[in-house]
Amino acid sequence: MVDTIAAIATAPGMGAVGVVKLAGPDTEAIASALGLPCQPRLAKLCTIKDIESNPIDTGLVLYFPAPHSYTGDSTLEFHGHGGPVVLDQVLNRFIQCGARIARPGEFSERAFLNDKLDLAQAEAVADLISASSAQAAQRAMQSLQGEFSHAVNALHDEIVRLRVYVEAAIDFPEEEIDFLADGQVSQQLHTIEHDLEHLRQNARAGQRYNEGIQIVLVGKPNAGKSSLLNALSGQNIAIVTDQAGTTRDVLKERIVLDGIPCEILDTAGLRETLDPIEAEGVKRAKKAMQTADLILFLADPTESSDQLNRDLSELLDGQVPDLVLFNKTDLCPAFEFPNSLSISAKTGAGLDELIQYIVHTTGADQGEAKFLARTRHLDALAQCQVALDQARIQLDTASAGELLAEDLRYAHEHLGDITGRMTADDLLGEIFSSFCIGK
Ligand SMILES: Nc1nc2c(ncn2[C@@H]2O[C@H](COP(=O)(O)OP(=O)(O)OP(=O)(O)O)[C@@H](O)[C@H]2O)c(=O)[nH]1
Ligand SMILES: [Mg+2]
Repeated sequence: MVDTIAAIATAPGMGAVGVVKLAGPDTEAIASALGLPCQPRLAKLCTIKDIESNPIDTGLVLYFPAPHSYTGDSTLEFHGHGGPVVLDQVLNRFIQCGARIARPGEFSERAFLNDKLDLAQAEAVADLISASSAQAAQRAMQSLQGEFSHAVNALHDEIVRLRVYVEAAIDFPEEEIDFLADGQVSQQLHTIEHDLEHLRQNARAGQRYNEGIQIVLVGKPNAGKSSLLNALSGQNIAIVTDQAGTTRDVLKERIVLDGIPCEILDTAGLRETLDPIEAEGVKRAKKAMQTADLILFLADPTESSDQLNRDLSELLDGQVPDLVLFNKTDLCPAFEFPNSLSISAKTGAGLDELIQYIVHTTGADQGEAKFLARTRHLDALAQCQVALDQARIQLDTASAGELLAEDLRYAHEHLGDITGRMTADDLLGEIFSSFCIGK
């Protein structure tokens, strides 16, 4: 038996309007116990009363009979005054009449279980709510409207078609189709490989807009790392002085660059030091490099190319920066150096190019489809790729029909993980529990 669930759907705190939602098979009975009308999709002004018939709040009641609601269950919404005490009292009335408090994401989970949304669309609901830029919100809407799921399903169907062809040929060997050699399997597999690559490119860009990029600024003391953090964020976050060794802790700041949420890490200047506090800062800077998506090394344009090469090989414990940023080029122009860019944290020169670089190298500007994606989706696509690579080997080198069919099955199952066609219950629980309450 499915429970009837209730939750406050609006954000905690005070607001002009607050919404309490009720969904499940007892919705009509609970409404009737509270004297609330159930006229489909009609807004009615009503008063909710406590157990002793004292009024709690007056607001609009909206009723959506099953299956024509967000969750697919019968649903009732009360739009009242947006105060936390009032909304709690309304919620309690629903609970007293037989509902239970919804878990985070439980309304969306029901929408998924009732086939109102697939898993990628349900995730897009949460991503739309948490979007940190207009671009991310637009992409979340594309995913919610099914653009991502549609692309995944199209690829899924292509793989299933090939699987069916291969398995049919295995099952009827008397037809003597030398199917592995007839070129059609190879051609279809090639199309699938191409379409998967395309989808991965779009999904990678979508994931960047959704989950963002971590960028670490490293370099010798006084290179201008803290000045760059302040310039990019437009705020005076980090202390800047002309003393080498000003920053010790790792400072983190979230900013949006060209629609992409970025976390910028300012770190202690890298050098040999006897000061234990600074040495700890240097250790933390090196650790931050290990997990960052992008390492930007700030360099001094007045030093020589040889010196810079020495610094890069001696200061970074073998880690390689993605880009060398010559800072302070308002004082001195940069010299020729591979993979480098000139900026001035002081004047702002070169920062637009830096932002373009960040957008480009992280793949955020790749692909023409504009949907949102999650790391979970990228992982599933990567696993699908591994299975297809394996399938290609079975076809080209081993000519093993059964093994080819098996790898195609893996590939198709990994895609099914994205839309929830084949997702395990514990993973579903994990996904929906990260949603906000009332959604
Ligand atoms: N002219 C000029 N001066 C700059 C520029 N960027 C930083 N500076 C100066 O360089 C000095 C060091 O800047 P910081 O931003 O503190 O350098 P840092 O890399 O954070 O230094 P540590 O925290 O000591 O590692 C300060 O006096 C800044 O004003 C720039 O683009 N041009
Ligand atoms: Mg600093």
